Amino acid sequence: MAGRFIVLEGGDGVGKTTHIALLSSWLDAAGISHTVVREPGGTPLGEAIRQVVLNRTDLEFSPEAELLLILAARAALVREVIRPALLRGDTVIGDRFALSTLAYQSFGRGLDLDQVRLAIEVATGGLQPDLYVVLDLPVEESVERGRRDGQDLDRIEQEGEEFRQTIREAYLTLADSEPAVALVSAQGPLEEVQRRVQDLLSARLRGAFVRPTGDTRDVHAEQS
Ligand code: Z5A
Repeated sequence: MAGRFIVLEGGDGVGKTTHIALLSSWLDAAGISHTVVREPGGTPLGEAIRQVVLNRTDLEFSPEAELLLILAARAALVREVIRPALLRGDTVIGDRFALSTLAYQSFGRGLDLDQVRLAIEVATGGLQPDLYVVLDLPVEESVERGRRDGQDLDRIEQEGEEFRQTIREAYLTLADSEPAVALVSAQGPLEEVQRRVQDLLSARLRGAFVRPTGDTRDVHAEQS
């Protein structure tokens, strides 16, 4: 496939959505055609599943049911949005993908890691990102940011701080053991963190962004 697939990951409230918006502006300024997706969601089926998985606190979810709902949303997203975007040469920026499933449904909910991997494979047809960028932040700081925003907690966020700690540690473990995962500290001023992310993408995907013209010059070189 012509396009590149980059995914921002990390625990709740580490800044993924904010940094994806900034990355999108950066790519726009450089004339790089791109598509932004979020999980769960991004298709009519996926958004309906998102409502159920995050908002239906009145329902009982087994870990297996939670896994399969999230993967049903991903299957639709990959088939209907991500693969077509990559095929037309877009850079795809994802707000979460399979690494979230390993962190939350395996490390968090206790499902067997190999079985979760197999289920992911079925949902994605084996599609893997070129790079995962894991934003890492101490749990107290992400909780504080949420408090400052007056954030309503969704069903999974309501699991509490111990669960969040498990998820943070899961990402640190996965960053060590999974291919194509880079860890970036999300501590410090927004602009500084964004610069870290842009520097990482420029270094790791040097010359990889595909322009509509087929010109593959490095984005970062033109920005600086
Ligand atoms: N889930 C799962 O279990 N398994 C899966 O496979 C997948 C997902 C794909 C999706 O939630 C939920 O689904 C998620 C995992 C589960 N768990 N929960 N709960 P979501 O997409 O609705 O939300 P989220 O991804 O967990 O987090 P979020 O609330 O969207 O946060 P965020 O995107 O990481 O952060 P943000 O909104 O960009 O920033 C939070 C605040 O911090 C905001 O006010 C920013 O302005 C501020 N911010 C950002 N950076 C900074 C810096 N550097 N300094 C100061 N303040 C900052």
